[in-house]
Amino acid sequence: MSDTQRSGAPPTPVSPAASAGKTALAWAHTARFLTTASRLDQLPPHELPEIAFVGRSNAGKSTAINTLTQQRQLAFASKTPGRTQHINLFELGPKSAADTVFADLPGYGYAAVERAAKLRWQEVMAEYLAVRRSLSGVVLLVDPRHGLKDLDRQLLQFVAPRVTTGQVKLLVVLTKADKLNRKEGNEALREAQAALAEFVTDESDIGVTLFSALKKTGLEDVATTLYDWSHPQATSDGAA
Ligand SMILES: Nc1nc2c(ncn2[C@@H]2O[C@H](COP(=O)(O)OP(=O)(O)OP(=O)(O)O)[C@@H](O)[C@H]2O)c(=O)[nH]1
Ligand SMILES: [Mg+2]
Repeated sequence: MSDTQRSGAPPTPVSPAASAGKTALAWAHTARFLTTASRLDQLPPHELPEIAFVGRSNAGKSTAINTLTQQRQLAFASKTPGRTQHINLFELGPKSAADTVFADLPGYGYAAVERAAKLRWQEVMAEYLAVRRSLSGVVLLVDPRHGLKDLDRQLLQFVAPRVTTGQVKLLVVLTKADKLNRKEGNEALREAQAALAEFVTDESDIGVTLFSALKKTGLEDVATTLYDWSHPQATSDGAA
């Protein structure tokens, strides 16, 4: 669409960006529960691209999934850290032709977890991020008031070989943006971008965005990014 409208042309009700956001949100809304596994190594194999939601305990992973899918209780969100103990998979797309799986993973960094369990978590997570065949994207949720912590950075290192080659896409979602003012938000974005710079290559697909489940900030952006990951064909067809 050009900026200058020809006279006599009907007014365009929505911009392409707005309609892309609508399409992405409608797609996200199709999410339904697929299965649950108590361990990452018990996740069933499947052929669909899998997008994993990862982050520290209490970062807001389950809430982000509920907000994105516009379903109040699809994923279990809670004030109690460590609420998500299992890995829950959700399927998206038309019922007869699902096209994507979301994985809500247990959070890490919860202080009350004993050392042995923490080490086991690291092993399993490293394995999942490095070898899970269907993994096509990672959404890393970070509370911008705390920034990227050691465990977040470790996780990035686990998946880095596949991010730098473009095999796995990465979106860092700075959650609870409603707790920040504009200046703090910009600062958080800059810090996250600086931390991610080492993974950027010609092949990589890495994004950072502010997000608030409360105010719906960044909702369309995140939905559109994930939709584009899962529908690269639609995106390239849509590009002028
Ligand atoms: N203000 C605000 N609170 C949020 C937001 N997103 C999540 N929360 C709150 O943060 C807490 C944790 O949210 P969850 O979605 O359960 O976090 P989680 O990352 O799934 O946690 P685990 O399952 O323990 O790993 C809840 O009290 C949420 O209401 C947000 O955007 N803004
Ligand atoms: Mg959770």
